[in-house]
Amino acid sequence: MADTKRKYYSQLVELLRKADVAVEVVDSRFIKETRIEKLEGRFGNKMLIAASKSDLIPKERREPGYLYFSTRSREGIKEILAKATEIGKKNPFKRTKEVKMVIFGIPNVGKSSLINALRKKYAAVTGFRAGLTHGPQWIRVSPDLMLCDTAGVVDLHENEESMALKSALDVTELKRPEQIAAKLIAKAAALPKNPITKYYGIEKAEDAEDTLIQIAKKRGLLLKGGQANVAEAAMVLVRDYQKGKFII
Ligand SMILES: Nc1nc2c(ncn2[C@@H]2O[C@H](COP(=O)(O)OP(=O)(O)OP(=O)(O)O)[C@@H](O)[C@H]2O)c(=O)[nH]1
Ligand SMILES: [Mg+2]
Repeated sequence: MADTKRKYYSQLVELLRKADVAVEVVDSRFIKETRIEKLEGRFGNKMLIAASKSDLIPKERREPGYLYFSTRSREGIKEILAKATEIGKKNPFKRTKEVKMVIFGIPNVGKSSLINALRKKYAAVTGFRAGLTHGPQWIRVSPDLMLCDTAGVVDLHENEESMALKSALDVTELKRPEQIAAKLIAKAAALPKNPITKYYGIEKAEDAEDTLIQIAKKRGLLLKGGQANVAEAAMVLVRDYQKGKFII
């Protein structure tokens, strides 16, 4: 596993070297946590930071300096295309006629969805041609733009909890979903209005076990003997949080 992660990382660095412009996709909800500073330091001169899933946060939570976009509401797609092409064209090391644009970021931030949206944007006007298929996936989206999707990269030393809290690790891969759920329940309980009680329609959500039992009962997640399936409820809670059903 660690070897694959290392390989992805070095492949990405190679690609970023060749790119005329790099779009780092970060999650609007967790901008600080989803930025990859190590890569920003190396490629910052030809980079644009795009904050994904803007539909999941209220407008007043937006921070200046980021290009917000959503593939659901279609906000920001045109702007990313324009800005990235502009940066790419200015790159003094550009070797080919077309701009080569690489999209990167941690897992699950919405890189592939952005690529699809950018492809559609062009397809809607002119229709697109598929690009080269071997090696990294380069896709031609217009006569002067090639796009490359990449696998999400992770920090080798990052733990399960911090990955899960920024939505970079799928719940099915969690070893201890109850612990992550407990963390979310504690954070939610500290807010002026508890988003967990509101979303699940439950009375109180302070104690982790009690909260998970209530969610399990509400959702009919029961074990054979009729007791609440707390582990399943924990997975439901973490998944709903990751999908942005409620904001903590
Ligand atoms: N709410 C919301 N969800 C989105 C948006 N874009 C993508 N998603 C969801 O985010 C999840 C990840 O999207 P992907 O595009 O596969 O993310 P990725 O960065 O390519 O993921 P990896 O390839 O696994 O690293 C999916 O469940 C999408 O449905 C968006 O604009 N708004
Ligand atoms: Mg992807």
